[in-house]
Amino acid sequence: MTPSESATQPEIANENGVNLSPLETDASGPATFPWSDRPSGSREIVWRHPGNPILGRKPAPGLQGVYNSAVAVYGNSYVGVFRTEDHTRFPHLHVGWSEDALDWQIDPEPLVFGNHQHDPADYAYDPRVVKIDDWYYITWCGGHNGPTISVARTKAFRHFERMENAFLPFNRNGVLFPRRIQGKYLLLSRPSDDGHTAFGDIYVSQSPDMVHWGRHRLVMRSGGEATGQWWQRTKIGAGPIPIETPEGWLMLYHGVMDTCNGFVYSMGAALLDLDEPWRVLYRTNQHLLTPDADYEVSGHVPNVVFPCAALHDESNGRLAIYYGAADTCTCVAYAHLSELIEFTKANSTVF
Ligand code: BMA
Repeated sequence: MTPSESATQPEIANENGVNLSPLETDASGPATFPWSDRPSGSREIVWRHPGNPILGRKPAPGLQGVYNSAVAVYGNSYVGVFRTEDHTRFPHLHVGWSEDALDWQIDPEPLVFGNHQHDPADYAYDPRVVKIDDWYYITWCGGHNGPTISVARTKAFRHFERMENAFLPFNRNGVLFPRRIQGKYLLLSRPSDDGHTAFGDIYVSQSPDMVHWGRHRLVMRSGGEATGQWWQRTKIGAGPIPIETPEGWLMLYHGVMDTCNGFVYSMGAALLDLDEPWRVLYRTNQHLLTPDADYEVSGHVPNVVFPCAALHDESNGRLAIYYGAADTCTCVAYAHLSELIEFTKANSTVF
């Protein structure tokens, strides 16, 4: 990586000279929120969007997959950072825009960093996006002699400032908390290896400035075999930006089991202490979503549900969870936050 040497650059204006930052508008939030009621007769805590995948196979000319991607509220609409693959299968990040968070227009060119010399070997995948104070921060898995957590920030998703990588390789699944906790930025991550890692636990690290990271704490381990659960026995990794609730931080995460046919990626949930989020209060002892639909069990990498984002409608507690399916397409699932919390508490085994 070429580290950022620039001071903060001002956010650019659009072609008409209008500053695009939502922070300088009187945006009251999107008019619509993605939602579909739980199917009648279903008792699922998390259920699939009936129009899945929202971005299917070959979603645009030259692309053969868009998956494991992040979305966020942007003024009165939505923005996303999408993991795309073209016919080289080399992963890039593209910005996307949407009025309803379901129908997306994806920029044809990958996002570029104004302060960073492009390195053609620097891959980028599995982004997460969060707004903290005046900035949107993007974290993703970048190449730096092996995978590690890369960081950038932007205000209007037109100009991007690359920051220092958070960690040494090898590390994946870097997920920021949406506010400072006791004055520090907090970043979840999953130390790994250079390949298709067959282990992995979730840690949290602290920073005063989003550049220097330390005070690393173990949050939770993979495993669970001793308590009768196999779905998360091989490795785990944080998913969407944690959601603050009165019961703690709701952390959705992926849990992986190895099988004779390869890894299976499912989704579970944990509640973390609000002040010391390395303390796990509750943790689901069963998955909430596991590959089952055709688009989850069939694709470039079968049997993967990989959550990277969630939108929370605070007016009614509805949750829309964005996940990659089978390393091929982008899907949505829904839940009521209160039900998800109650289920997590009632079906918890912390180990
Ligand atoms: C992980 C990451 C993810 C991917 C998953 C399943 O190691 O590479 O991007 O979805 O494997 O292939």
